[in-house]
Amino acid sequence: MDNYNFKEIEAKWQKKWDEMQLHKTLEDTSKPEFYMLEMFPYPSGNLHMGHVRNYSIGDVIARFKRMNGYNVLHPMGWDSFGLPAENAAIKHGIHPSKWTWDNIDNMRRQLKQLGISYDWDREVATCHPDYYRWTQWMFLQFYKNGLAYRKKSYANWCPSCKTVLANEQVVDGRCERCGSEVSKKNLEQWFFKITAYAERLLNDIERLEGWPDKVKVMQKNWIGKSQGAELLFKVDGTDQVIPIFTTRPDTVFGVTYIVLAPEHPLVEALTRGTSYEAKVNKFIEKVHRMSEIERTSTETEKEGIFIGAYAINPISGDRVPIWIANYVLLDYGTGAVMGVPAHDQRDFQFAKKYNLPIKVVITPKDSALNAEEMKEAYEEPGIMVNSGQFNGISSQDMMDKIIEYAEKKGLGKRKVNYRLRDWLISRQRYWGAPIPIVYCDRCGIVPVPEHQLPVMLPTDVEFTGQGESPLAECESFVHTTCPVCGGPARRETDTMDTFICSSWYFMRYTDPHNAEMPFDKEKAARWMPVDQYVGGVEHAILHLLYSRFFTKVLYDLGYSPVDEPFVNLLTQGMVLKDGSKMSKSKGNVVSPEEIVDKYGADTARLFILFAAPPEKDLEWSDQGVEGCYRFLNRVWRIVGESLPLYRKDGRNFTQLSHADKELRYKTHYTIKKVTEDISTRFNFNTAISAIMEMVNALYQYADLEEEQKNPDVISEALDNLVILLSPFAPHITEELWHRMGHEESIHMVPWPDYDSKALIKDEMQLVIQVNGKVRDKITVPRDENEDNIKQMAMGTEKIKTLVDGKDIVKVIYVKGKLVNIVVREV
Ligand code: ANZ
Ligand code: ZN
Repeated sequence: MDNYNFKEIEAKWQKKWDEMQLHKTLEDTSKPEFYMLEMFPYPSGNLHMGHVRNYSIGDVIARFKRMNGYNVLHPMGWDSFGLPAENAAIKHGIHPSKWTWDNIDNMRRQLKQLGISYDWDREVATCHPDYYRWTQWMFLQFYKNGLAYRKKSYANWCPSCKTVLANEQVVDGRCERCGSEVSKKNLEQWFFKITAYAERLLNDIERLEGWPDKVKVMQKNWIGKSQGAELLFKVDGTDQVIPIFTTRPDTVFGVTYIVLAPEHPLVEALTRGTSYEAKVNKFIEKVHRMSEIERTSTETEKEGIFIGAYAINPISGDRVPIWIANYVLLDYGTGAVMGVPAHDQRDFQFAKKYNLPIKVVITPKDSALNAEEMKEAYEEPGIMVNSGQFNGISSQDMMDKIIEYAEKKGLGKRKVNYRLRDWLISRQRYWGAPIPIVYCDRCGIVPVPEHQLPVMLPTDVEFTGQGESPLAECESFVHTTCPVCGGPARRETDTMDTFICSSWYFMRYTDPHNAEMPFDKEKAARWMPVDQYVGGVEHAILHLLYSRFFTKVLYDLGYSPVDEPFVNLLTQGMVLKDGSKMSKSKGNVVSPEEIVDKYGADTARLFILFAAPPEKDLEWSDQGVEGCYRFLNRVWRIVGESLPLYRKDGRNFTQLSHADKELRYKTHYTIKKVTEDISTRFNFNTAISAIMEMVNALYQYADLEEEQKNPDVISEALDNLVILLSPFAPHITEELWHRMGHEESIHMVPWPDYDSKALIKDEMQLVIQVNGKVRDKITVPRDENEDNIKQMAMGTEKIKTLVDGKDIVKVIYVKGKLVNIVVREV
């Protein structure tokens, strides 16, 4: 046979599969349905190895399910709005739209080159008006149902570019582009009320049985439910009340100061016109240069400043100073904290630093605590002291007692708090879905009527990187008429966070061309929920949480047939080179296209699936790639050399030699192993290594004399070899299948069943012991009688010399296991 010419083979079959529409999902109701989904990529320009891994994993599962009789939905699309396109426009003067669509074309070509079995007729791109029209429609449903609202909120602001920056554009507190120190700007922005779903998003994690535990834990922590109380502190000498959320109401008698977030609205009110005003403002500016992560990091020095006002502890009546500090965040709890230095380590350090009093209110059961001598906070439960009428009870009891007391007296209430905040969706960017809202002087906030969607992104926009946002500078976009009164109005110029676009794409795939609705509920019901989702663990929190949120909202509004989108989740490991993640900055990137060019897509796929189990990190290895390439060549040659003996049917397995039985054993063992490895744990690496061993067995068999080879046994082995390998290496196997004389595509062939009879070996291995010590092994026919077995055991060379001249007391046979010879010295 000719050499393995992967270039020709891969191009040929990709073209044929396209023409045959082999991967088109039919709305075929006779088969069970399987929805296989991989996270769609951001079209950054080129596929990277992480993509190749993600999509190869998904492709094996999709192909395996098809061959197992499922009607499979396996779609692909583009998460194609976002900042990089806009940066490219600013840097290189290319329009974001052109940049994006060129990248999509290139990456689609690369995906096709890898032979991933997508139904391209269902392709979606979130930046296409046919798609973002429905993203806008989603916004309107959220708005109509009270789940979208506007409030003032801080955005990162570069004073020299005069532009809003996304978090990822702020590097070490400076503008990524010009290096100026970033400050904050308070802007009216849109939010989605995800907190209204916090409890359900938390509780339903229990139902996600097919998700990795680590992802579920991450989601739980992100939602971060805390139980406690909200206590009302009065500002001394005013009518102002500061509600404070605490998880430790039992410590309320130990409060020696309270701390507000620097952005807390009371701060300005309490300091305006006082001698503290200037110092406080300077402090706030400093805090605003820090990111939230820095502010809450345990590494960061806690800093604060007294603002000149006092509050009254509602329970103890104590008068305590009011401070502001960097570590208190405005949008957690109530943006205010009661400081209990004796029982909270952070407060302890803060009090020590600023010489604030420390008041012990809980002591261990059998010892006292002296505030002056404490080296750290006492955070454990204990017995109440210095707590008035509550002295002597346990701090656990105190929890409920104090809440009841506060509730009775109207001083506070029981409270559940979530770390999860409402979702800030406004982006002061061009390349995103415009928020479909109009502002009218007469009518106020007016949603764009659904029939006017999409609100199209204008194309004649300048990208200077300066100013409020490109859309705000675009007069023709901004000026519009009010849909209610017809008077002059202004459009919202912010666009939506791209996480919105990716929170419902998996439903659009079920009905991608619908022009009346985002998707038809019946069609979605056919496929949803996604049976298997595969993607990077970097999406374990936001994307998955937002998608769950969207699905629940759409379910509640009657549009979605399900309230959880993804039944099973596989988070793949990273692709490393020399121990670290492949990245441009490290210069350790291996380009998929070069590998495909040099070795072919089948080798690239095989390597990436063979080198590690899917969830584990994978270390790139050039030798590993070479090895997989050599293996495919071995497959090519053994099939080629065996073709003269190959017969498609009429096989008979009655007269089999020992070697025939061994090869049949290997064949059926491999079917069993590969099937189990793919279906139960996605252990593609061990499945591939089993196939490699099967190829070794075929080569051994091929060494036999010509007349000893059984064509039926070879044919059976060849069939199964190429079939089992086909999900991993779809092109070479298709080519071989056709050279074996088959007309239909190998990818339509039913997945094989193993023959359990072929797995029963007619020989068995026995251990031979002398006086209980293992001395030798023998292979005997399985149906051999006991006397013969004993004879054979005593007859091996080793045993003969061992028992020579000794008295044989008895010979014991343990069926199927061992022969023990008991001897005695004479
Ligand atoms: C007094 C206290 C005493 C607290 C004590 C803890 C221990 P989790 O469990 O994460 O919900 N806190 C409340 N709002 C805050 C904010 N905006 N920024 C920073 N810290 C804030 O934490 C709840 C605790 O975090 C609250 O309980 C509060 O401190 C603090 F011995 O109140 B605690
Ligand atoms: Zn109006």
